[in-house]
Amino acid sequence: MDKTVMTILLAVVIVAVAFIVYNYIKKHKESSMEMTFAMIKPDAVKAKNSGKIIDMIEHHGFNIVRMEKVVINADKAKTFYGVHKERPFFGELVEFVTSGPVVIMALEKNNAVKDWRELMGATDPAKAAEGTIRKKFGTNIGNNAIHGSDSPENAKIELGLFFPDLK
Ligand code: RTP
Ligand code: MG
Repeated sequence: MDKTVMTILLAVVIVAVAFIVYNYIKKHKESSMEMTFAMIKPDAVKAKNSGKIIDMIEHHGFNIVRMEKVVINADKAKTFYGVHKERPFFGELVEFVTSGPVVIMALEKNNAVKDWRELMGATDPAKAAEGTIRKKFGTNIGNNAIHGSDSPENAKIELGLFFPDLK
């Protein structure tokens, strides 16, 4: 085969491979983008810590896709915390989360569910690691400043409950 034809063929093959690899990486990157549901609870809203918490969220690389300040009614709170309905603290939990305005958010990031849980800190603020939101702004296990979905499956359910129009 002519040397020029060989060179052209080789160039075509290289461009084709580069195109396939580029698209594979792009698709892979996009598919690891995830959304989670977050809430600034009534204690933190009341204490005027919403702004500081939102600042931390943005500084940790989350994109706030939706955000709204609302008061949750008892029916919605019971659905939201439905997994805990048999627990002794269920009544208190529903009462607390409906006791005043909350800030609900849809947060987007690679590994958003896991990373948001990490930034939140342990359920009990006394056990939360330094630098976490619950360590900084939580008071006790009931008044622990924020909520975050605990799995990608629950994130979809919770986002659907609070932001039904979100795709
Ligand atoms: P959240 O759902 O609010 O983000 O909190 P979490 O995942 O860290 O904790 P979870 O086990 O889902 O519990 C939900 C909320 O119930 C209250 N709680 N009280 N007294 C208790 O032993 C107790 N355990 C849980 C907390 O306010 C917790 O955020
Ligand atoms: Mg939970």
